[in-house]
Amino acid sequence: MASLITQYLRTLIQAKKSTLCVSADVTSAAAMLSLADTVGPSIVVFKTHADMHTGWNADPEHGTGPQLAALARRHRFLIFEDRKFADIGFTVQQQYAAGDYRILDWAHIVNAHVLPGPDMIRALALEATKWKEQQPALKSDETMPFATPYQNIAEPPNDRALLLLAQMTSAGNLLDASYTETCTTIARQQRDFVMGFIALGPLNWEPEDDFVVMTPGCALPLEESLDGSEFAGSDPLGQQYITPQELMLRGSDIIIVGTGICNAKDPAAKAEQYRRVAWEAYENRIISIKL
Ligand code: 5BU
Repeated sequence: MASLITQYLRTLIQAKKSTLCVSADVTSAAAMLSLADTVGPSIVVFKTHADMHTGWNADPEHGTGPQLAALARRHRFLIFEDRKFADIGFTVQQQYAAGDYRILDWAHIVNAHVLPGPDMIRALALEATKWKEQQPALKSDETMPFATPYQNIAEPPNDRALLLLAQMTSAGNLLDASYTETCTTIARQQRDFVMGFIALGPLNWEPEDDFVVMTPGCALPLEESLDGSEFAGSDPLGQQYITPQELMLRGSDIIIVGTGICNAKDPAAKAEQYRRVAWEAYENRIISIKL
């Protein structure tokens, strides 16, 4: 049985006709929040790098995290903090739940390298379970300070999930085929918490596998770009790009787009373009599977 977060993500994908995750690769917390509000209608996941944003307000009640969580409830998207945990169990627990960012309070999804071994995942899962047990029932829209156009879709669940980094998009990365395979073995041992992978395509190799795959390094071909904000093929620092159409064809569940949308003159229009192009490719994939 897929995790609550996976089930919710799949509901969102159908309801919003979107497989898009925008990566908020912007330098201030204010710009990150503004981007979330701008692209919210077009996305199902919003990815952050909390430690990249200046001016992060650590107030656990009214700070940046709670403000982003409110936007996620308003626009119906999941928040994914791209923290890439990679340490011993005790340390990752503190990095997840404590400090100024208190990631666990507002991020439905986080990710981790499997390099430190499976106990690190168990440590994150334990922390998430402890957090869930402390949560009051979900606030309903009546308590929200603003109206939402999505009354027919439930608010994001009070649950937490993890993605393992099984493959990366940077040139020359060390995540080879045997590493990827080990990731899937470890993921199967903790299915309750591990919802899937960051990878270049699906890794559901066993019959009972039901993992979600999210893929970064996604950009429109320059000829389809509205404003040329994308890099063609790669960026100057080793990032490698694949088109949204190709990623959907390969079977990715979610495309992650940073530069292509953050650097656009009109990020809302650009996000909508990515949503539409990816959704058309997704529908074609579904039709061809049925045929
Ligand atoms: P881009 O501007 O669309 O290239 O941004 C991609 C984002 O995804 C950026 O935040 C990266 O940190 C993130 N990313 C990635 O590009 N490649 C990877 O393998 C992983 C994360 Br893991």
